[in-house]
Amino acid sequence: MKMTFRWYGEGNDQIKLSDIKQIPGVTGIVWALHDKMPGEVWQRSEIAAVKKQLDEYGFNMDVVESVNVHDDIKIGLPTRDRYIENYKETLRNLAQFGVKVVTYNFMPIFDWTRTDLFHHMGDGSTALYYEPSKIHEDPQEMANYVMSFTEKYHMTFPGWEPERMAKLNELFEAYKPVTKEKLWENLKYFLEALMPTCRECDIKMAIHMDDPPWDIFGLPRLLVDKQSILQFLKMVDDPYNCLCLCSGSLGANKDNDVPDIIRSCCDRIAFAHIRNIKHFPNGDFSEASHRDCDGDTNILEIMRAYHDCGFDGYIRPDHGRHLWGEGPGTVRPGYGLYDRALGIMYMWGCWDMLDREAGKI
Ligand code: DNO
Repeated sequence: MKMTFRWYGEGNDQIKLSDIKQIPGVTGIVWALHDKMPGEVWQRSEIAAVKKQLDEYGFNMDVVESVNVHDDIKIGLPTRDRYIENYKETLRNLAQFGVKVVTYNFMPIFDWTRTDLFHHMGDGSTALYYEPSKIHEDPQEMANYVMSFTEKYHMTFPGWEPERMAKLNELFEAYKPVTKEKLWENLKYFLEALMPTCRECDIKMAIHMDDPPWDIFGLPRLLVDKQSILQFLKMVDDPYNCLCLCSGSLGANKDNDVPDIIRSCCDRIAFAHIRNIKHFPNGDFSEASHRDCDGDTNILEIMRAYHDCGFDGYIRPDHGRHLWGEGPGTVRPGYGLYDRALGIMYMWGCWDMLDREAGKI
């Protein structure tokens, strides 16, 4: 497995590349041009500027997360073809810098949704938290909560761009005719259009799971369980149509057996996100440390599944808790330095032991 770390870019992330450099075994930075609106072309000069920063520390830029997909593509409007052409141009530009995997999601309107971004865990740390009872009919309330962080701390969250949130009613109106079936069709159209470019560029498209993995605010969600993942892979059966398999997104539904899902489609997993989820009897869930017993996601068996399958793709700790003084304003929710670094060491611990047992080291 190739260990990576997500970084939001110079001036947009409090964490420094020099800090990341000290985490054992990290070879690549998962990056993006976060000031780009969905649908805009990423220019070569902009990509080159990031490459220069990463080169200084010897990190590769093989994985991009995310090139966000324009709503017109998800909705299936006639204007989608223009945005698909832009997407292809971005892929061609990324290929010139050796990018191998592009992660994206096909969630209508919102990216991941949590009801508390800094929930107190009782030991001085905080973590992302989800209370179903706080998800009401009105998505505006949710958007206002997330936007309050954007305003106060001047940080925008991917998938929660203020420009889009300002038009929330219009967006919901536009998505009204988009049933789950229609959304599947639109995803198929998008991917079939991209595949020749992916082949030409040798870039794998890795779709992120929907998070949480169920319909929310009446919006359909597609990548939610084993059946839908297999359906997705069959729908566009191409080695460049891959997954960013997120254990935490899937793990939010207790019925998902993530190790089993990994074993069923490992050859199409280009990128693995490792996150642990703790469920509570009232239906709430919290994000937890990567240690297996701190959550219910079965991290040990997940690592074993990847190892058994000979996984050679990219991997990263996904969200972490906020520790040792990290909090609102000093860190992006879920993206502190310390817990993600601890998560990496846990993953290496599992992996090295499995390698040793297999006689590889
Ligand atoms: C959560 C992330 C997601 C992911 C996007 C990909 O922290 O894993 O936000 O980056 O869904 O487009």
